[in-house]
Amino acid sequence: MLRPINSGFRERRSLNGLWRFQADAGSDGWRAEWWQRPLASRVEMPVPASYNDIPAERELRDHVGDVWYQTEALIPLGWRGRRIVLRLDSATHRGTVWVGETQVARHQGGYTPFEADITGHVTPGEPVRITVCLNNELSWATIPPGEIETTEDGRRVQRCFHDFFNYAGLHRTVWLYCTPVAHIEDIPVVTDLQGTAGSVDYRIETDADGSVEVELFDADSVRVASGSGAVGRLRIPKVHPWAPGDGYLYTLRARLRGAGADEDRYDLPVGVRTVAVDGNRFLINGRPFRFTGFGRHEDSEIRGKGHDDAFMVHDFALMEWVGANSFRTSHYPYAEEVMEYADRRGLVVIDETPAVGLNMKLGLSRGAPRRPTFSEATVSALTQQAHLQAIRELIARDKNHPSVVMWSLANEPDSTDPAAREYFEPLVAAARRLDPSRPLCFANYHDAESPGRDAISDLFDVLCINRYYGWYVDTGDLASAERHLEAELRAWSEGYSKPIVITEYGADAVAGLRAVAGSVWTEEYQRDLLAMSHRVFDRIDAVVGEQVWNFADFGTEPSLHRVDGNRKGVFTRDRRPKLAAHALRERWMAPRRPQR
Ligand code: GCB
Repeated sequence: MLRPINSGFRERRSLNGLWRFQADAGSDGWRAEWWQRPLASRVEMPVPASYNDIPAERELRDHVGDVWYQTEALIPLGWRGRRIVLRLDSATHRGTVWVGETQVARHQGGYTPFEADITGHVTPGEPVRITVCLNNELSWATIPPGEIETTEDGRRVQRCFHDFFNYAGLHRTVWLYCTPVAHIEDIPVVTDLQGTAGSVDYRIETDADGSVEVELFDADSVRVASGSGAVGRLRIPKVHPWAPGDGYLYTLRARLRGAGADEDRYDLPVGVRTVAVDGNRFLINGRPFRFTGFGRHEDSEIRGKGHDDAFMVHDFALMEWVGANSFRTSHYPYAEEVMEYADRRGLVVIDETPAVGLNMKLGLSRGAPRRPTFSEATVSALTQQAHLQAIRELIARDKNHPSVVMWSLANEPDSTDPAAREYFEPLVAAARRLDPSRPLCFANYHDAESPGRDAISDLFDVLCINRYYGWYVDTGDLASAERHLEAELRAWSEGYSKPIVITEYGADAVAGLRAVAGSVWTEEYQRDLLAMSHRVFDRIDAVVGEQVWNFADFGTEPSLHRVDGNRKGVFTRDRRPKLAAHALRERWMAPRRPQR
């Protein structure tokens, strides 16, 4: 799916701003058909933002069910004769959309875009009412999964199996855009390097017959290659590859010429690079790459998961300051602005689906009786279907980003249950079919302690391991933690000939809580636990990456483990450095010996 752009042939308008808003826990809106008229509510809600933390009252924070957003938009007069599209970059977790009185779209899955051709429902030059009903409920048929419980006093409460707060809302931009009627639908590209030359394989997908031409421009707008036909290969004799720390981008310009004067043109940024796994090495452009960085969240005070360019640019500045060359989009696809910015900054991304919480051993189900993870009543064929859709939509959206070097299909699923194999095998096969060019991984939970107990890691290319020695295990005892972490990582590296990336390690630290001989929750202990982990990683050849959990403190559901949220951030929620940030900077900015 192509991003809306402005060009001589296409135009986009953001509908961001204040929308009318009404919470509707009883689903009255469906019965009374609220899309038929202006919402009665006088509440206004910013888009993009999570709605949960905007009002002063607690009610909306804990709301379960529907909420309604509504705005009016003017369809530009100049869009007469064009194809007009409404696109929501995300609606968390389910969105139903009306234009005037007509339902035009419905989409499940809170972190990927969807759109509707609304040409037949609008008149250029006239305003139109746009209504969105959003539902934040999670069940065993959704990704991520969840359960709704009714309390003794009759309240509906959402239970999640992950520890970040279940923020909901219109988290990303809502666009109105237009294209020519005969238009380009998608442009999948795959790049390769041959010595000092590079190539771009492209396919121009259109909805109409017509001639297709393609040109490739370098960053100085000099044309370096051209071709014609819907499928082809562009060769760049002296290529400037995209590389970590060097976000060099070419522009692929595709033109579709129809029989009449109608023409479409789309400019796609393209980074030319390769990724591969060779034994226990992760290669970018044929060279061993060592990941430094973080698991992150889209999270900040007040706006929750709402995208914010200021936070994005600042977060990248902090990542670069600390020496991070990569991050994982834990635990869902991030805003497309973030992916594009990572391309331009040369930051490497492990791109994760929203499949977090497929694990009944995690103990996050708060008092609920122990149940098997995989069963008709828990993770079932319905969950798998939603998971497959999430994989499809992630790859469809992010396939062209050079920054994305690997797909993570899930975070901490129950990978020791033998049933995990039957569940994951078809998902892995589907992901490989959808994108044969990138390695696959999943982030492995502590229970999969030794290679012998794990049922699925052989299906994947890279071992991504989340471990909390010194925190949830060997709490406060870094000497034992060091021995146990090393023993476990050795077992993994001997059991598989695959690269290991530590995708989570860390400790909670309350900023300002300091002690010379720091114990758990102090800034010193967090720093020391990271240093202990680094000693171990440096002793194990197969470890090719370390991503600390987490970049910044983040909002969670209430829990005795959490003090106003998860405090494993190396930065606070308002992005101030803890001691650990300075220590990481020393390690990650120091010149390293090149890997063999
Ligand atoms: C994990 C999860 C992550 C949690 C983290 C923690 O293993 O993957 O989502 O936030 O542990 O801090 O407990």
